[in-house]
Formats: sequence, C-alpha cells, structure tokens
Amino acid sequence: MLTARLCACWSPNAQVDLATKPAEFIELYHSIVTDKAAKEAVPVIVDGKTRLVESRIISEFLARQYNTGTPLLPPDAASQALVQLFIQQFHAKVVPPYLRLIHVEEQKAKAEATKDLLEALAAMDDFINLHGGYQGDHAVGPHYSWSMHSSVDQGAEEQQQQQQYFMGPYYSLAEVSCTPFVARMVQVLPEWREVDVMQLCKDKGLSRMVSWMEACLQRPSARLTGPKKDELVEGLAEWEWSHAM
Ligand SMILES: N[C@@H](CCC(=O)N[C@@H](CS)C(=O)NCC(=O)O)C(=O)O
Repeated sequence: MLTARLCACWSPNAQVDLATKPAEFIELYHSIVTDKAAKEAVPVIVDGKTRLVESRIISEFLARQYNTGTPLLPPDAASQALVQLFIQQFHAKVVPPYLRLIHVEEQKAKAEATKDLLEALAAMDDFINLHGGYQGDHAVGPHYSWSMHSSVDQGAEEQQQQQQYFMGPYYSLAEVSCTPFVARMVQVLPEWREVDVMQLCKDKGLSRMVSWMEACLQRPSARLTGPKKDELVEGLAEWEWSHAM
C-alpha cells in the first residue's frame, strides 16, 4: 500500500513524496483511475490483481477480504448502513473544518474554522447518542440480534473503554476510518493552532464524543501504528512548504 507521511492513511512501509510524485506512481494511479485529469493521490493499494484508491473503499475492502480477527463490520445490513453513515457524516462534516483550520493563517478564519469544527463534533456527539450501540431507539447493536466476538480477553478497564465505540463494545470501521483524523485533531491542533479539541469538547459537555475519541486513541492498534505527534507536525510543515512552491 502506498501512502504519504503527512496522510491520515500513513504507513511506514511504502511512502510517496507528494511534492515530486514518481512516474511509476502516476502510472499506477491512472491504471486504476481512468480520468487523466484527476490529481494522483494516496493511498493506493495493490493486492494481487486488485488495485484500489480511496481510503474508505480500501478499508472496507481489507475488512471484507481479510475478515479473520475482530470483524470490523456488523453482520446485519441495518447496522452496517449506520456504521457507513457515521463514517460519511464524520468525513463530510468534521474533516473539512479540520483541514481548513490546518491551512488558514488569518485569525478570523481560524476562529471560524474552530467554531465550525466544534459544531460538527457536537453533531457527531448527538449522532452517537441517537444511533450508537445500546442507546436510543435507532441504536446499532444487539437490538438487531447480532453479536461480534472479540478474540482477546480484556480487563475491566479495557472493557469499559470499549463500551465507548460507536457500536458500544464493538470496534468497527467507524473507528478505523476516523481515528487518523481524531489523532491529528487531538495531537496536532494544540501545537499547530493552539486549539485543544479534547478540552473544548469537554468544556462543551460533549461527553460521548470525548469518550469515543479517547477510546479511538487508546485502541492498541492505533497506538501501535499511528504516527507520533512530532512526525505529524513535521509532516505538516513539510506539506505546507512543498505546496507553497
Ligand atoms: N478521498 C481520498 C483523499 C486522498 C488524498 O487527498 N490524499 C492526499 C494526501 S493525504 C494526496 O495524496 N494528495 C495529493 C497531493 O497532495 O498532490 C481518500 O480518502 O483516499
């Protein structure tokens, strides 16, 4: 899988320098995306004969193709759809103001982006309260009489932590797809923009969002594979520099 260091889909194994995209990368990209005018972007995955782009499509492909450990999608169509809706809402509402906040310089624009970001996080807090596992009439989870096994024994603290995922105790593509952005918001914004997202959410009483973000970041796989704060800030500085040329 090809990624770039600054990206939410970062992988240390195969990186592309987006400032000087190699010809082989451009060729590979357009062997998948036939629109020659499309800007070549990572991630790109080559898995045998399967070649794909778009992080959400790649994640879902991997979850379905290599469904051997913790299942990342619930078995019933209604819960699957709610997980997809959660991901769509997060990417449509939360990610744009986050990216805006990263790139704007002017004080007024930063304040507006911060306001929009917090409103989007408040909407996601409501979304989890309405649809999240074990809560609300439209909640995902055992209401639909499915169960997802967890392959490891967990301590009480870990179990309590896991109640905080979108699907209650079940880690799913909802977290997989959003955790990289949570990590960036929580780790990068305080230093990059003096905006402490976690604290602001606490101040606004977005308790479900706070516990969801904490559970995302505590997940052992996220801790193991997520880039460190310094790498993220450095990657952003490099990106700003290369795109300013
Ligand atoms: N919707 C795409 C977005 C991919 C994307 O924008 N990737 C960025 C890096 S994180 C990229 O490669 N940009 C190309 C460039 O900066 O030239 C996805 O989720 O995979």
